Amino acid sequence: MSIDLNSRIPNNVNLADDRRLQRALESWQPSFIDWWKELGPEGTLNHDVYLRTAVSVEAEGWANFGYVKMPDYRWGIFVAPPVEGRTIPFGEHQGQPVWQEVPGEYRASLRRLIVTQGDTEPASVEQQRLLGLTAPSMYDLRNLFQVNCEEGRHLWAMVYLLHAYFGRDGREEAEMMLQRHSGDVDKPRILGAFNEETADWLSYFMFTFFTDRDGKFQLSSLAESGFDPLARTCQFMLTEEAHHMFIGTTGVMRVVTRTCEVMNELKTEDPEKIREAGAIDLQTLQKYLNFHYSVSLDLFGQEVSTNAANYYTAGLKGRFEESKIDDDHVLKDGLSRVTMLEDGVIKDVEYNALLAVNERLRDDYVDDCQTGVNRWNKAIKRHKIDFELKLPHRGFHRAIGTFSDADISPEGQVISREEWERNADNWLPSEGDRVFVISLQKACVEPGKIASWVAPPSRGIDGHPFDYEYVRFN
Ligand code: BYC
Repeated sequence: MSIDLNSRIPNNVNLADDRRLQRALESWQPSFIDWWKELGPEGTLNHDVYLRTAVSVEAEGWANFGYVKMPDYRWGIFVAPPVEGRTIPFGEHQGQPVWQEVPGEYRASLRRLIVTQGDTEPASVEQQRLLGLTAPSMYDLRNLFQVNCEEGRHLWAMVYLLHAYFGRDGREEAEMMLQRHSGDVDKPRILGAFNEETADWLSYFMFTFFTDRDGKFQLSSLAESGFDPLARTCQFMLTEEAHHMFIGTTGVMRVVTRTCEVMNELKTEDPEKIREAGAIDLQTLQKYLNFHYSVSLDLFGQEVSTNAANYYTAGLKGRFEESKIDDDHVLKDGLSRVTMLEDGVIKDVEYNALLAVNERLRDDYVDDCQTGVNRWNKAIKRHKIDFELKLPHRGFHRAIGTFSDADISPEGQVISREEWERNADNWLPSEGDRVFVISLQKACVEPGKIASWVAPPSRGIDGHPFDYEYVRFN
């Protein structure tokens, strides 16, 4: 079904047929726009940005490009088309028709999942609100705004579900989405990683690689849900999400490439000389990687989780690509090996597979991250430089789960607090590293120009060259 872009809230959910819901969403809309103006990208209200907007959810319609002022972006409600005869793919209701309404006994759990997911979307816009002032190129600036708009739209997606299916509590939760703020001492965002600062573009590229990738895995597992409106909403969100991770993968790759070029030009491995030439040494990249990977691992929750087991058994949240997995999709008798910290020792312990559903998703995520890191390492190798970026051990620098009480080195050794403190600045960005990276953050936004610390992309957006005027400043 195509989307009526001229209606006040573009949608493909027949909003016009439900006047009550339409009015409720129309009364939330001004608060959203006020929030965008206050906490969305700083100083950009009049910019014309070459953005992708969905005009239908079909392959030919969801990527429609043109200049848009961001507050006029067609925020709306787009869900993937229904699958005729779809049944619940896992859990104790497996094989029964999917739910079109919220089952009473699962109302609280579903609301919690939707609120947690929804909360991350505006959080990331808040985290990134100042980045537009220091973009390394006009191409990057445009991509940042694209992501910000889509995160805003993903908030709309979750707010729609809250308004449409959760009555008064849903409306209250929707209001709260705009009242919690990233890093706010009194009303922080729900999950830890979304209260961290994204103070520079290296952090942003790492965030879009590691944290948006958590989004991919969480959305994929919600896209399997027996609650069909949630599944269809997440399926469509995933089409947009791919671009966010593309920004991370290629962004870090471009930083790595530039560093290697400088190392070869100067024939040096000395981090100080590389920094003096305006590039970021590979050791510093490793530290940023360690930070963003570890805070993103926390987003998968506890290794052994009865919450996750209950969500699974109820048919609310599945595994990554649930339908492609060859097992009974009930998991009562299955076993899973989970890496745990027990009595100060890291070991693999067997648990009921149902209790280990969070960990299974984290395992899939780790594999996906490794694929990206391998690509970066290939680029380093192509430049004939002897250095490898590595994912640290999953217990390193964790705040949630079994490892959170211990200090663990990137290699996976349980270490003393003193040893941690002696090494923390070698493993995570030190104050000095952050000051250096921030010193490189200067706006470089004339078409075709690029900052010293990052290589240009191999191609532009929508078939346009790198030096295309992606943003018109007004
Ligand atoms: N921070 O049994 P557990 C994205 C709490 S990113 C703080 O493991 P569960 C995006 C937990 O609430 C994807 N608290 O919990 C990316 C629980 O509290 P209670 C976001 C945490 O529920 C970039 C207790 O610890 N989507 O889309 O199984 C840009 C026990 O834990 C955390 C989702 O997260 C934490 N990290 O697992 C924009 C999907 N972890 O019950 C967007 C929806 C756990 O003791 N959420 N706790 O009070 C979920 O599926 C689950 O809530 C979680 C947590 C996987 C997050």
